[in-house]
Amino acid sequence: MIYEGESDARGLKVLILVSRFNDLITRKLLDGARDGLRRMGAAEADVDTAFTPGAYELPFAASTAAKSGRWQAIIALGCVIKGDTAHFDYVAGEAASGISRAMNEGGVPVAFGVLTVDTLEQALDRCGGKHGNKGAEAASVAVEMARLAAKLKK
Ligand code: INI
Repeated sequence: MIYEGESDARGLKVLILVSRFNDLITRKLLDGARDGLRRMGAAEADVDTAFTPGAYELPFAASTAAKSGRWQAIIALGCVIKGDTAHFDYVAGEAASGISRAMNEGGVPVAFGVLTVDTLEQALDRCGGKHGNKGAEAASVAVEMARLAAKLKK
């Protein structure tokens, strides 16, 4: 038997978590995620959005939401830019490991749509520029994993 998820968001309850830090970028990631979900058939009413101050807070929000059982897929969006602060490594590292932990302990897929880049230009390239929109990619991953999880649970 082979199990695979698919890019079908019809009927899925999805939560998008968005960090407000670097919101020039994260608003574009949000647009990409919403657009991606719409293309995969998600109903507007089934897609919720919650905002955190920074990427560092995304794991707590993801963990709380995952444990609530209200959503079948979660997308975490943020942008950490190296030049901004010396604590880049802490913020980016905690966001990555915390989101992974939230997913594994909460039992709900949480897609990692957090840009970790050296410059603003690199971020712009990844939120609708020459490297696509990582928000849309994260949406696709979240939906695929939610569908796969439903099959693996049966
Ligand atoms: N948060 C980000 O999302 N991106 C950053 O680049 C960033 N920098 O550079 O500091 C950042 N810091 C804030 C952090 O996420 C927390 O909100 C803050 O430390 C309070 O807990």
